[in-house]
Amino acid sequence: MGKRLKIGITCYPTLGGSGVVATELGKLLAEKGHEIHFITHSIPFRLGQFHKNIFYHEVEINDYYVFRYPPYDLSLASKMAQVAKMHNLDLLHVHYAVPHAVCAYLAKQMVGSQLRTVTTLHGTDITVLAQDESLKDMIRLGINESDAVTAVSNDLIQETRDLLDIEKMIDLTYNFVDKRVYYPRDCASLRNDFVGEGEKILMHISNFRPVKRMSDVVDIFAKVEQKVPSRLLLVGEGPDLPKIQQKVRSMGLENKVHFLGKQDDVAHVISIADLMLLPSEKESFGLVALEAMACGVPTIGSFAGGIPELVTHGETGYLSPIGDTEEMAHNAINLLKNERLYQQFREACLHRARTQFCNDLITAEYERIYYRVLGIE
Ligand code: GMT
Repeated sequence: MGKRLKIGITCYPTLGGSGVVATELGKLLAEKGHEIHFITHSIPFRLGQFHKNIFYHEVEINDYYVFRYPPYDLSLASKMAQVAKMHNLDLLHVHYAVPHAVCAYLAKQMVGSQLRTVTTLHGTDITVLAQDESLKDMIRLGINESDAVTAVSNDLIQETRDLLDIEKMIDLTYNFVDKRVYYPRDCASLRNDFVGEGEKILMHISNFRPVKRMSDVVDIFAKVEQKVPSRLLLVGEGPDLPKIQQKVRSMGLENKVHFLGKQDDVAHVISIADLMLLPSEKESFGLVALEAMACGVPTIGSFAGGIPELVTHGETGYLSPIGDTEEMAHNAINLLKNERLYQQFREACLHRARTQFCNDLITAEYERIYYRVLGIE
C-alpha cells in the first residue's frame, strides 16, 4: 500500500446508486488501511456494522428563525472544513456534483489549498440538473474548481463536456461491485415463494423515477408472460409507484406482479431473478445491471447513456432503442426459451463482472487519482 490517506467522503447517504458507490468505496478504502471520514446528513445506509478506520460526522442544520430555508449547503461546507482541519484530511471526495462539489470548493477556501478535492459525477447531476440554466454555472464552477473529476461512464464524460463546455480532464471510474457480496446465491426456497415449476422471474429495481420508464417495464412483462409463464418482481419505491400500481391493476396483472418495496440484501433478491429489466430513458451507468451481472442475471434494457458500456449486447444481455418494448420483450422471450443460450449469457455475465468491474480494480483506480492530485506518485 502507498501512503495511508485521510479522506473525507460526502454523498447522499440514504438513497440511490451514487450513495451506494460512495459508501462501498469508503468501506473498501478503509479495509486497505486509509482513514475514512463520512461527512453526511445521516449514516450511509449501506455502512452496516462498525468498521475500523471509518468515522462518521453528521451535518447538523442550523434552523435559526431568520432562515426561511435552513442552509444545508453552508452547514455541509462548514462541517467539511471543520473535519478537514480537526483530522488533518488530505482530501475531500464528493459524490454527485450538486451541491457537493461547490461545498467542497467552499471548504477548501476555509482550510487552504493543501486540501485537495475530487468530485465524482454520477448521472442526473449532469444529465438532468445541468440542463437547468439556473444551475449550470454553479455546476461548472464546482467541476472546474475540483482538483480531479471522475465520471462513471464515457457517455457521462461526453455529456458533461457537451452540456457544460468543460475542457478539463475527466477520469473514467466505472461503478463496481464487491465480488465477496455479489455472486449467485442459493435462493431456491425464496424463489419458490414467488414461482411454481417452470415459471420465470423478471425483475426491476430502481427509485421509480420517470427516467426509469417503469411503464415500459410492465409492458415488456405483459408481452413476455403471454409466451413464457412468468412473474414480475418490482423492488424499490418512488414517485411513479402509484401510477404503476394503477397500470398493473388496469392490465389485470395484479396476481403476477409483486411489489417488494425497498430491499437491503440486493444480492439475495437479484439471485432469484432470471432477467433484469432496465429500459431507462437516461442511465449514466446502471449499477443495478452490474449487480445483476455479478449474480449471473442478464439484463434486457435500452441503449440509454452508459448502459452499452456495461451490458454487452448479445453477450450479457440485449439492448434496444429507448421505448421499443416490442423488441425488448422479443429478446427476453428468446433468451428465456433457449436454455443453452441463457447459460452462455449467464457465464458471460459472471466473467465480465469479475474481470471488468470488480472492487479491486476500481478502488485501485480511485487511489491512483488521489495520489495524483496529492502529488504522490
Ligand atoms: O438511478 C438513479 O436515479 C440514482 C442515481 C444516483 O445519483 O444515485 O444513480 C446514478 O448514479 C449511479 C451510480 O453511479 C448510476 O449507476 C446510475 O446509472 C445513475 N442514474 C442515472 O443516470 C439515471
